[in-house]
Amino acid sequence: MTARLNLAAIRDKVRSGEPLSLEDGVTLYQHPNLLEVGALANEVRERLHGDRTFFNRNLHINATNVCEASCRFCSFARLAPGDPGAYTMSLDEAWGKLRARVDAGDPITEIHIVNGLHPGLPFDYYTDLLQGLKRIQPTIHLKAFTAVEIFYFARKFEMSIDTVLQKLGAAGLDSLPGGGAEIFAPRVRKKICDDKCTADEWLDVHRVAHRIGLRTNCTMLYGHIESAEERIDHMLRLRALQDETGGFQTFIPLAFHPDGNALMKLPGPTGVEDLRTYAIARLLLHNIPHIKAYWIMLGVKTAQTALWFGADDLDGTVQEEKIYHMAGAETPQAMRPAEIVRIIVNAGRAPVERDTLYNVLSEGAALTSDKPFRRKVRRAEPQVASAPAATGEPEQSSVSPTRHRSLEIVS
Ligand code: V47
Repeated sequence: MTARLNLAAIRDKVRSGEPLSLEDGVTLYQHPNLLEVGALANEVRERLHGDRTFFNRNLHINATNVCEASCRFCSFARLAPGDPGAYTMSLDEAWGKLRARVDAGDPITEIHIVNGLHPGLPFDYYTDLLQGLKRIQPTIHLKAFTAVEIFYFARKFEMSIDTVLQKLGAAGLDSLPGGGAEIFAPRVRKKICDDKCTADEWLDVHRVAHRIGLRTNCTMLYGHIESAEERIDHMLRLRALQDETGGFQTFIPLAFHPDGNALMKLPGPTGVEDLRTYAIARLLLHNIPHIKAYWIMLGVKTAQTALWFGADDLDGTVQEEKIYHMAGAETPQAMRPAEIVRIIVNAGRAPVERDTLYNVLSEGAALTSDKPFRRKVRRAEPQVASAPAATGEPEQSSVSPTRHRSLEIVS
């Protein structure tokens, strides 16, 4: 009953533009009627974007899954080169992913790059990777390396965060993806990811990126051992940084997938928890323009429904997703633009093809099929003298058991 009464007060705050508090967020998690919470989030979504629902054409490259960190939720990483299932792409292989799209006449506008923390790759591997991709398609937007990777590069190559970002920027980096944030609360980080950067370090990488003019995204990994308070606290810390810098474009709640990782005894979030978390994110993060329902993670049907619970973006065509498919995601590896359009229209929303920075590329009648919005892309071969650092690691496509630490901590 109290949660019901408090919803009226929260509604007043939302309508008058007053930021919600931690207590409000917890109330929204406790409120028995999901649809009332969703309707309020939908008001905000429609105030900001009307029916517009964004998507893009992108390609994922996970150049290596070798990772020094031991995040317990991760099914993708392998501790060392040579471990079963470990791989590291040669640069030519990574560039070949884009070349294949160009040769297929697929006008992708973004490459999303997220990797493990590989102890053996030189900094040049990353700058060459970016430069080679830009040579193949100079207009491509490179959204690459989570804050965790940037922080790792700074430590490993003994540079400041600012220098790492400047050097990567000079090589072609255009923005940062939002991964690696997980849950900021130290209690949770200690249990699920105690050997990578802290919450403050993650936030600081984004602060520096925003200061030098890079746009970034932000995420929250939910549905494992965190409490409602810890989720809200996480969102409020993102909101505070956004108040300071204004550099976040999109918040992406990432639903935990339990297969093949050290937390696999956990059930993962339910559909109701997914929708409620999306709605609450829209309500709390009034200063972050977009909320992304990443269909790969959520499943196509829940992502479509989330468009009425605060979300205004479905991410993209994706292609080659590895992180969630190795954790049990049952979604397809890729979606054709026409299928994304169909899903959005079927949800009663208006599809808009965007670029990574949310410039509108196409909407309305032009979006009814694949063909009218194909654009010509320039094709050029990378001019690189030497092939990449050949790592000697076997390329393995099959998913082998992840190295696990023991499983006793889940609380
Ligand atoms: O940091 C890893 C998450 C993130 C699992 O910026 C898992 O547009 C669920 O950065 N279950 C990386 N989640 C992905 C990422 C991303 C994804 C989509 C869009 C954008 C963007 C960025 O994936 C990791 C971690 O939080 N993750 N394992 C898992 N088992």
